[in-house]
Amino acid sequence: MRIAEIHVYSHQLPVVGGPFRIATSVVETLDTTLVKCVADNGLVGWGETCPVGPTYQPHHATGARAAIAEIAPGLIGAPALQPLLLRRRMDGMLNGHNYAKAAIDIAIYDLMGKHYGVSVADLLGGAATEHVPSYYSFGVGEPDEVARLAAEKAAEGYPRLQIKIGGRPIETDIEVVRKVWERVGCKVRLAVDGNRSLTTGDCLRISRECPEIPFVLEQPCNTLEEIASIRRQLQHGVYIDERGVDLSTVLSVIGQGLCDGFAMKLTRIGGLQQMTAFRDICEARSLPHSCDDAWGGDIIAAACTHIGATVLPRLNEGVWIAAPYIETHYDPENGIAIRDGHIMLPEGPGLGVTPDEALFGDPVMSF
Ligand code: 0XW
Ligand code: MG
Repeated sequence: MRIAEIHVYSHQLPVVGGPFRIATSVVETLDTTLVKCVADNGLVGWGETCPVGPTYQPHHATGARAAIAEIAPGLIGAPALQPLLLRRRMDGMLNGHNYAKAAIDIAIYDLMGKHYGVSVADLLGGAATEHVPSYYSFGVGEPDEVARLAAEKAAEGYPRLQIKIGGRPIETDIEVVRKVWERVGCKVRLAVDGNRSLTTGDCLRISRECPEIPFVLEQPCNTLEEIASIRRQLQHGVYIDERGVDLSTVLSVIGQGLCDGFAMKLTRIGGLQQMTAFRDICEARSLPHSCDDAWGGDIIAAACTHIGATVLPRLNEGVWIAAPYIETHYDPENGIAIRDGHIMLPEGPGLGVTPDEALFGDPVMSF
């Protein structure tokens, strides 16, 4: 089976109840890129990549499409059942741009699953659970409001909550963490995500001033060097998110003992083929990890759920999907949704979601 056609679509995802605010961006609507790969036997696979605005990472929507335009012509006629060789082929045509290559990689896993009649989770090693834990992420907000929402989400059944901080006085960030803790206590696990924005001084302060609150600090400072300089003085574990850009960096971060876990991002690492290796590296060192992406609709949500289902349960920090912030599903019947803080693994072969193509209009590019 070979790749016969690649079609690329652009689609707007307005943020429900928006904007969504993190230290490095404020977003009202997201421009997502969908990729449809058609095999020479007519089977179809879908992929997606959706940066959460242009400043969260060095990724942006039109950059994704430019990178896909660079590689897609060289993929026509390529074997469709060999994701490892496909990744090497893409790397041979374009240096970097993992987040664009990820959309193709996801589409290929969807195609493979449909071809073999198995789920993507099976292709990735097998699901350890069909009831995949999620976590809720609050945008940077007023302490009382975030604490109220935290109590609501804990009661809904989320096993973990992520509090966003940064871009304002550290005293307000400390207040939000304290107020959430007062409301939810040990009912849920807590991550405090600085999205690269804290100074080392502020990072030390939030850790020193909340010694009894068992949160992990997610990507508190911008660079790995800043984190390394304060790591031994922190009273809290550190998870790396935005700086987990490729497997070589991940190995080096672990080798230097710079972190206690990872917020893994599917498109940043290059798709499911690389994400499987990321998962296995984390498991080899007993490092907890979440399976997320920056944003995206049902295709990204399904892909994150499939890899998230394969994670060793004791290390599973959950799957974050943007569904709570999105009005409509691409797949009106089997859209990916969160219930009681968990996501049911989609049924059926491949990703288990079939988008209604009419939503996306005409492709912006076809190869
Ligand atoms: C909470 N997320 C998974 C969604 C936003 O894109 C940011 C991200 C994170 O953890 O940094
Ligand atoms: Mg994060």
